[in-house]
Amino acid sequence: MSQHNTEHPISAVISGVGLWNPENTLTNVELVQVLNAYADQFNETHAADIEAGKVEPVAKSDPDFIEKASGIRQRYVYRKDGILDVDRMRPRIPKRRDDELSHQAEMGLNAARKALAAAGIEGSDLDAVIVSCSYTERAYPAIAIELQSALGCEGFGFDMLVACSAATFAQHRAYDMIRSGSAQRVLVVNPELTSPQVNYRDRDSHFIFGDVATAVVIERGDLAQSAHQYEILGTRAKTVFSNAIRSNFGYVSRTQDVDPFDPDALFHQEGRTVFKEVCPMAAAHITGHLEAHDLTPADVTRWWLHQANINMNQLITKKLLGRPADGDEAPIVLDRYANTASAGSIIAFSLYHEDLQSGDYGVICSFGAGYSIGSLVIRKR
Ligand code: CO8
Repeated sequence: MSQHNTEHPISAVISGVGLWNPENTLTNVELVQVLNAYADQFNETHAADIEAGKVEPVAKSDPDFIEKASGIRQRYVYRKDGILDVDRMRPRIPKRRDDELSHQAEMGLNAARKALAAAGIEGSDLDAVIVSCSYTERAYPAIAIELQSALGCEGFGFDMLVACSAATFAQHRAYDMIRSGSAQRVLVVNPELTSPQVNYRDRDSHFIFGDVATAVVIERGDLAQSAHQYEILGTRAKTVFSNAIRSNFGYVSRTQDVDPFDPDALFHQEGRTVFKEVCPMAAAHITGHLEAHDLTPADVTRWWLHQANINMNQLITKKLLGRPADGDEAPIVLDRYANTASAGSIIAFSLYHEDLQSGDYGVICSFGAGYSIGSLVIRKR
């Protein structure tokens, strides 16, 4: 439920945001080429079994379908090497020694430095670091504690996983921590390293995800000094269990002798079901959250929505506004970044917030696996 209370003596503000993307891009055409080459190879090798109905053929993909169905043209990937090799079809991410920075800490650090610079503070000014994303590359020590150490922060850190809503749910935690007085400055970091979990042999999902890292600084209002500050008026979180989006690979998998290419182990979803079930949930959630602040969708200048699929975003904003939203109102970053799990709405916020005027309202909202929906209603100071 909403935590909002306008009379609360302590305000929490977003005072800095950082976005980092890897150098490597992967286009739809490149992904389709490798999948279709794999399909030819597999279907030829298994022709007799396919003919006898014992084996399903591998279905081919199509770049035009991808763009039309999702709005995605390209994505960034942390390591491109290996993905386009038909005999591998997964990235090659070298193992690092324990005394080297882990991959996700490195991604997170790149975004964190930008967020700290935007807020005009140092790592040593932070009280807490939360790393929140869809997967962490190990169970412990927490990536957040590694990042805390790299940033020279003396407080505490922890990791949390809530798939697509990881970023908003962690911002929710930061807001609560600041308002309760347990922290004054919190860094929330989202190193979304999705590519290791993508099934690049599956045409239904091979195009969906990209890698990126985002970070935000959330500070007590009276401490914030940055040029662009957004008071968090309230946060709202909702979860409803669903099997329509799943990723089953985990630490127990080795005891079950799971093949790392088993489609059930990797990201998979019932895309249509997700679309149908999540869009109305997200629209109702946002409307309810705005109502709790005596606001309506017409009062909102900017919508920084989760970036899973352009058709989903268009449908949700149409339900909210009663008309199609224009690109300025509800920016789309899917064409360049694809679905970056929890980072999507924060990428949009990072790229499209500086033009807002003092007093303008905005909504950050995520929706996805779980199901999970997280929102923040914010106002520019
Ligand atoms: N090329 C050509 N044809 C294709 C392809 C392709 N690549 N893919 C599917 N088709 C075919 C299908 O087989 C189908 O054929 P037929 O009609 O003969 O059965 C036809 O095209 C239509 O397929 P769909 O009905 O599946 O196509 P849609 O128009 O529904 O589009 C989408 C598919 C884009 C997946 C759409 O359903 C969608 O976007 N749904 C929303 C769900 C969504 O975005 N989920 C993302 C959630 S992710 C999340 O929450 C984060 C999890 C954590 C991160 C994980 C990181 C790995």
